[in-house]
This record gives sequence, C-alpha cells and structure tokens, in this order.
Amino acid sequence: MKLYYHQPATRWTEALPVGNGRLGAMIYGGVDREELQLNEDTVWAGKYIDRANPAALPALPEVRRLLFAGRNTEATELATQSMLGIPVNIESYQPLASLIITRPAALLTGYRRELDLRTGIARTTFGNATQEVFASAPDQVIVVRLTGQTAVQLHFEREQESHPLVLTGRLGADGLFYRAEAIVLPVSASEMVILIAGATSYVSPTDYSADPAARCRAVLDRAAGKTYAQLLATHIADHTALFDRVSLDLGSLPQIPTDQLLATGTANPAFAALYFQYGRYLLMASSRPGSQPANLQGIWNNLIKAPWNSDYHPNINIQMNYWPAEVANLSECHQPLFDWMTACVPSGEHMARAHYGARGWVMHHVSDIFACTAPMDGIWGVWPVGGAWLAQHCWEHYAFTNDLAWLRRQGWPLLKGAARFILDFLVESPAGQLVTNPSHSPENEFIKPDGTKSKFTYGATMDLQIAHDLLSNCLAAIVVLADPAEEPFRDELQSALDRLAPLQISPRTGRMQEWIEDYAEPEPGHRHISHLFGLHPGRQLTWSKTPELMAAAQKSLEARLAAGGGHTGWSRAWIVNFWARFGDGERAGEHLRLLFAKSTLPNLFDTHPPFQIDGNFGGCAGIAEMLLQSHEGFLHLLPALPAAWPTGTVRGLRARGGYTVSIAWTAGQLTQATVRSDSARECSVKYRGKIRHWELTPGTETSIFS
Ligand code: FUC
Repeated sequence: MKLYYHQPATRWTEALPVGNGRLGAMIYGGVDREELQLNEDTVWAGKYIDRANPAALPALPEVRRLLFAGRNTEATELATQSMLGIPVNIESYQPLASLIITRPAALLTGYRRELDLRTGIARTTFGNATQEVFASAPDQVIVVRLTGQTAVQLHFEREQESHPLVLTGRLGADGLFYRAEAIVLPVSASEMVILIAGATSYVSPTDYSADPAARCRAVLDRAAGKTYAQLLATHIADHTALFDRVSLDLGSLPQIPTDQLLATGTANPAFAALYFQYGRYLLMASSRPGSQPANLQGIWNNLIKAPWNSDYHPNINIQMNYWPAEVANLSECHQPLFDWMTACVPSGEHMARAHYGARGWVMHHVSDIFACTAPMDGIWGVWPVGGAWLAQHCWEHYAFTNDLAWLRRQGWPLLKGAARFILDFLVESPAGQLVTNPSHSPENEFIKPDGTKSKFTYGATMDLQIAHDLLSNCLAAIVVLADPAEEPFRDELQSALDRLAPLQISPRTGRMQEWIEDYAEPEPGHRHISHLFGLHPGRQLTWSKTPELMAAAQKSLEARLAAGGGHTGWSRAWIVNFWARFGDGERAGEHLRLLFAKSTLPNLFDTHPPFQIDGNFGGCAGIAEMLLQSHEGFLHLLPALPAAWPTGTVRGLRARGGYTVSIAWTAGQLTQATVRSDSARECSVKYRGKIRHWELTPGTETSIFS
C-alpha cells in the first residue's frame, strides 16, 4: 500500500499528495530544493453573487413553446440571451502557497520517496537524511519532520514571490483573506519539526468574517504544545481508523517503483487493489467532516487559474467523487457534500423562484463554495437538474447507514426541496406526458432531421431518469419517515412519477434513446453517457426488472465505445461501473486496465487530461461495484468478477441496508463470505444467479455460503 520512486518529482503530477480534507500538500521530494505545494480548500476567488437574470422567468414560456414546436435554434438564441446567470462565469479555486525548503545539496545515493497509504505519511530519504510529512485531521496542521539535515532554510512562495514564514493576502479586491503560517520547532542540531497552518476568512457562502491569523494561531499554538511523537500517534490513529476498515487483496505487486509499475504492471490484478486503496486515500485526504467537498482536483491545485476553475461540476464530476464514499466504508467523508448542499439551498431556492417560478432548490452544472446555483457558461448551462442528481446522495447515505436521525435532520429536507423543484419544473409535453423543459443531455449535441444541430431540447432521457430516481427515493424516504404530514406530498410525487414520459428504445438502432426524439449524433463517442444514468448511478435499469431496456442500454454503451468513447478518465471510470452493473466482469476489467494505462499520471492521479480527480474516485467505486452490489434489494456477491482476478479477498465493504461484507474467492469461485449487519436481522444474498436468505444477529459476523 505504498507509492514509491527513486527520483524526486520534476513535475507537479509526479509529486505525492497528502491531505486532511481541508489542508493539502503536494510533495516533490526535492533534495537541495524541496517544494511542498500547499492548498487550503477555501482559497477560492470570488464571492456570493445574486446571479438571477430578471429576463429568465418571462422568457420561460416562450422557450418552452419553441422547444415543444421543434424550433430548437430559436429557443437556444432566446435562452442564451435571457436565461443565463449574470455574470456567466465563476472564478477559480487557487493554491495557498508553496513552502520551499532549501538545504545543502546532498548526493542522491539511496534516494527514495514514498507515500504510505495506510499511515498517510509521505517519506523522503537520501543519504542519512529523512523527511516525513503528514496532514493531521485531528490537529488541523501539516507536520514536517526533518532529520539528518543542517543549514536548512525555509520560505513561502506564491505567484513567483518569496515570503517569510507568514504569508498573507487577499483573493482580488473584495475577495477572501488568506494566510499561510509555518513555525519551526528545533529538536536538535540536525532535527526539526515544521508545523504549517493555512486559513481564509471564509465561514459560509455569504459570510467571510473569520480572522485567518486567529485561525492559524489557534491550531499552531495547540500543535506546538505537543511532541512530534504525539502528533504522529494522533494522526496515525485517526487515519488508520478510516483506512483500515477495508482491505482488498488481489495478489502481490512486483517490488518496483510506481512509475515503472504504471508502465509495465497495470495488468497485474494487484494494481487494481492499489488503485482502489489510493481512491479511498484520496477521498479521506480531500473530504472530511467540516471541510469543503472534494472539487475537480480534490483539494490539490497549483494553478491560479485552474482547468475548469477546479470547481464543482454537478453534471457528473462532483457526484462521481462521492461514488466510493459509502461502499468503500468512508461514510463520514460523504458529509462535506451534504453540508455544502445545505449551504447552497438558500441560493438554490432563490434561483428556482427567479428563473422558473418554482418551489424547492435548483442547481445547474457549475458551482463553487459561494453557492453558485445559476445557469452558467453557455446554453449547456441551462440544465436545471444538477440538484436533483445530487439529492441521490442523500438517499444513498441513508440506505447504507440507516441513519434515520440524519435523514430527518439533513437528508430529507435536501431531498424534499430538490423534489419540489422538479415537481414544479416538470411540464406536460405535446404527447401529454410529464417532461423537463428546457433540457440537455449534458454537453452532448444532436442532429435534427433537417440537418441542424442543437444541444437544447426537452425531456432528455437523463432528466427523466434523474426525475424517476429522485421521486422514487423520496417515496422510499416517506415510508421510513412514517410521518402522516407527508401524505399529500407523497401523492404529489406518485402522480408525477406515474405521468413521467417513458424511456424509449430506438426502433432505428435498438439503443436506449438519448433524447425524446430519435436523433442522430455528430459525436457518437461522446464522453458523457448520460442516458445510462438509470443503470448507474441510478437503479432504474436492471436485468431482472427491465431486461429490454437493459439490452438497449448495452447497445448504447457498445455504440459509444465503437465510436471511441471513454477517452476522458472520468468517462472511462463510468464505463467500468456500467459494465459492472451489466454483470460483465470481463469488460469492466478491460476498461479498468484502459483507465490505468491511458488515463493515469505518474503519481496515479487520474487524467482527463489534464489531472481531474473524478476518475480516481469513479475507478475506485467501479472496483467495489465489481465485487459487491446492493442496489437491487439484496447483496450480490462477485457480480462482475473478471477471470484476471481468480483469487482474492475483500473485507469491510458496505452495502445498502447497513451491512458490512467480506468475501474470499479462489479460482473464480466464492470460498467464504461474511456479513455483519448494523441492525437488520436478516439479509438476502445473491451469488451466481441464486438468492438465499440468511438470519443475522446485529453486530455479529455471520458466515454465509460456507
Ligand atoms: C464536464 C465534462 C468535461 C470536464 C468538465 C470539468 O463539463 O464534460 O469533460 O470533465 O466537466
């Protein structure tokens, strides 16, 4: 469970990440000049802006009429003029600073740098010098210990400027204040401990009143009162308490450095186990209770203007970040997503009223820590179902944890607000069915029979699947909430669900239709495979309940792949999850290998290109999905095991219903499985087509199939 190298990083994508959810560092492992590139998750330019466009609501009926009449080009023009947020762009998540350590050049003999995923410690050794770095979640500082080194000098750098051990600034004329501060605790002539703190004035999307200096001082004072051994022990206890919940053994890797392994060893099944655990590590490092949710780069960004602003993209990317959270037994790492969603609700309610005259809260395809909920960027931003998709995570969190108190307090208000918006937003189509209008199949384009191209439509398949998912999840939530006051709302949900436009199979191609009409596509290998949402991450499509739609969905995926699909890291990772849900271990495994071979950087970060962390998380979730599924109301063991993984053991995966599951197999055959339930007294388990029922004692591990 280590990444290691025989040379320092020369590029940022070779450096090794540590993080405590809020603070992160990319460690180059330099000898004479070391750089710890630092991030703090609220160092984000911009502020809350009321982006509501007063022209939007008056234009809505006409935009809808034009789209229903097939006048997509005119609808696009009108919506581009009147329905986008003002202004139309957000600003970038930024680096905090870099801590530069200069030391007399040493020989590179015996040089090694490594990241130990199990302990969360990045260690560099050369000659008799060592450097250890970790980001402590309990102590909220980054800790560096240097031994065997003298005449070490430290300074901060930001935007090519050098600063002493306190660096302060402001993100633009009226943006957040930020501060990085380091203190040095000499231990001996050749040993020192450096504590690094970072903070901004950010409190919430609209409150920037915190004092970064006081914040840094508080954590530094507290940490400086502890010895290195105490800081280390607290960190390791915290880190391993999460990390050690799951183990995955798919064999052993050759003892070669990670860059060589990436070049020659990704077909080894044990590489998938390393990638899986790295995904868990990255989620722990970029999303912890109290932090912001993981953005497009987790928390690691060295650019003042990052690709896509390193933002939150709720049309796949931020959701993908959280796909492993529950199944990979890191449920508390999911919490920052919910807190951010809750913080976005006031802005989302305002936008729902202002742009659509609707109740509830809306979110479009771009957001930030300032609760941006407006349609952004361009016409493809007029996609008002991002919040509805995000709300799926609330139901999943409940389904995996059975945490009814959490559902009442936070999950249900989010779900209900998202559903209220969708209920009001749905309109009757000319065919008399409920559809979204306006709508997109995210970022994809179609060709109309008259040869014109458009992105803008009504009732795109993904919207219908998201609406189905949200309304069904709300109905399920109402059952467990058992609150008679929700009965009128339940009726509203049910009648909308009954009237939703159905999913369609193209008579022309036999594929799942991506749009309400059977359009042709200019880019048939498009990276978004949105019309398969109901397969994954949704649960609408399964072989047992919807075999025809499943067969059509499989044809859609095959057509995407035949046209070169899966060329971005996250797209490839989604494909792994799709094949796992189809129960096709061979193709899931094949695309996993392609993810490793084509979309993985030297430090095992996923590349879009460029670096984007969603593929790491999507790949991690896909590996879990190959070993255990639970979306059909039963545990499904080894639903998509590739022949290339003949023997293995996984311990500690989580399943819906509050189960913890361990599975062992040999020569492709299940040899042992155990289930422990939090509270349920029984479970249904499927293996190779047979479902069996088992009685359980809550809190006790029960062997099944043995
Ligand atoms: C969506 C994707 C892009 C990229 C961006 C951050 O817009 O279509 O590929 O991942 O998010």
